[in-house]
Formats: sequence, C-alpha cells, structure tokens
Amino acid sequence: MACFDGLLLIVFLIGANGDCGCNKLDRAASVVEKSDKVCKQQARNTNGHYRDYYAELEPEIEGMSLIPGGSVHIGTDNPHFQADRESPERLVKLKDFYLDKHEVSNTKFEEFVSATNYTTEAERFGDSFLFKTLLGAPEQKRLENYRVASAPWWYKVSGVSWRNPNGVDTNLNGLEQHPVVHVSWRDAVAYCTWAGKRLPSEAEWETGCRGGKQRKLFPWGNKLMPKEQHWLNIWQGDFPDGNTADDGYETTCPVDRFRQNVYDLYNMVGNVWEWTADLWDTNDVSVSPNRVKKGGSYLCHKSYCFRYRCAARSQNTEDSSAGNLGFRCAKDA
Ligand SMILES: [Ca+2]
Ligand SMILES: [Ca+2]
Repeated sequence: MACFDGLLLIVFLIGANGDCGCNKLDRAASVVEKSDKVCKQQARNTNGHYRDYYAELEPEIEGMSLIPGGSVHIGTDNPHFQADRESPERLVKLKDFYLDKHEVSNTKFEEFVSATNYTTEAERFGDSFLFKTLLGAPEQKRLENYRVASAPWWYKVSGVSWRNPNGVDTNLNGLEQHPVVHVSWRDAVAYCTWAGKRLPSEAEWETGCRGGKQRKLFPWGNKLMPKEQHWLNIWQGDFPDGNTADDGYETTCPVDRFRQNVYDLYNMVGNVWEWTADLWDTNDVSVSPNRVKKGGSYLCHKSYCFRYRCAARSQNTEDSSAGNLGFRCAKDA
C-alpha cells in the first residue's frame, strides 16, 4: 500500500526540479477570498464573446456538454516537459461524449456522501497534503519533518480532508461552489459511478479542453491573457512565496467562474488538477498505480509548473489526495 503512516518522517531535500511538486504527493512518500466579485466580473468580461452557440443550447444532461468526437489530435510536438511525455502529438479516435461543464463542487460531493455515507481515503488514512500558505508559522515549524522531500511547500497534515480543505480548523462555509479537493482517484471514481457517470479518459479530457481548436496551448487559444484579462485561476507573483492573486483568487475559485471555450467548459485549466481514468503507465500493476491528472491548478506558475495547458499532464498514485486536486465526470453519449 502506497501510504504513509502518521509517524513516518519524510526526508527533507530541496530539489528545484521545474515543477510545483504536485506529482510528489503520493502516499508512499482561512481561504483568502480576495474578491469573489472581481473574479465573477472578470469571467463575464473575458469570456463574454464565447457566449454564442454552446451556451444557448439546452443541455440534454444538466450540467454536461456534449463534446464531438471523431479523429482528434492530442499531445504536442513542442513539449515543455519532455519527462511528462506530452509529445508526440497523436491522432486518436473518440466517440461523442458528455463532459461535466464544471469541476465537481463541494455541494455535489456532499450530496454523494449524504446519500451513501461514503468515507474518502483521506479520511481513512487520517491525513492529506496542504500547501504551506494555509499553515501558520507555528504549524509549519511543528510539521517541518512532514514535508514532501522534493517539494517542501507541501505538508502532510493530520485531520485534513474534503470537509476541512484549508486546514483542520476550517470548514466548507463559503466554499460550497468551490471544487471538492483532498479526494483520491478512487474517491472520484466512486462519485462518478454514483452519479451514473465515469471519469473521462485523458484523450476525452484533452479534447474537451481544446474546444475544437488544433495545436493551441489553452482552451481559448495561445495567448494567456487575451484583452489583458484573466481566463483562469493560477498563481501570479513569485512561487512559492508571493502569490499576488491578481486573478482574484489565492486558492480555489468557484467552479462556475472561468468559462474557457465554446464547449461551455469552466476551469479546465487552472483552479484544481483533475483526475482522469488513464493509467500513467499502462504496464503498472502496483496496488496503487499512478493515474494521469490534467489541467494544472491555482498553484501553477509559468516559472515552475507551466502545466495549465491542454497537452500538459502529470500523475499521482490513485490513493493520493491534496488541496489542489479534484475532478469532473464524463458520460457516454
Ligand atoms: Ca489565483
Ligand atoms: Ca481544473
């Protein structure tokens, strides 16, 4: 079992390896809402010109968009992280499918838990990973030996789960429409199954992300900030010590804030990473193999984790959980 027990000390070694360390959160090894109003306004302004056809369609399945399949390109021949195997670009064939417009929110996950009495893996393990800015200085000192070796801004904190996503003394008040976090791949599968859905494959997720465009970095095109406005929730400033939250959010953003393409999909890139159904290595037969996650998170900055691109990918073991990792579901058409 790829899990830590509560007494295991994690060897602390700083290794600036060009990523945010989000893929190191394997178990083997007070939200600052700066301006919800501003974020909402930005989302309306920046994405307004996409409110043409898809947004006017009456969805056949509430909260989901029908994504056209066919022969679609995924991946890239211009990889930013060769080790992530973003390349080569390849052609895949997909059937049409439905994809949730939004990341699964705390409200939705609460409905699932209330109906099933489901207990997440973080609750069973008794801990999950928190980013350092959510811990006060005394807590950081107390937990300094519980940091991730190659990404020391991640702390394994006892008692943290989806119910108190920003620390043991926090709760979900005000976060009802924020994405559920601290959920493992297995938790995500359990939710989607309960909802009569499934996790998207990586190819499906990426096809949704691309919004019918070919060879673009982001769901809307190649420019990060068209019209000098924010289109996603990532990190502005210096990572990991100076998040200016110019996009309106220091941590998660409501799931319905940043509409990113003509498929009427929100927060595909940014906000929280999203689990996909795919194995990272199809030959991995371990008890808790790595699964592909997509889209980057509010902790991503170009200098350190330029993974808020459709082609970008990373992985975690399927029992892992963290404060910047969530999911959305898909369904056969
Ligand atoms: Ca942000
Ligand atoms: Ca996302």
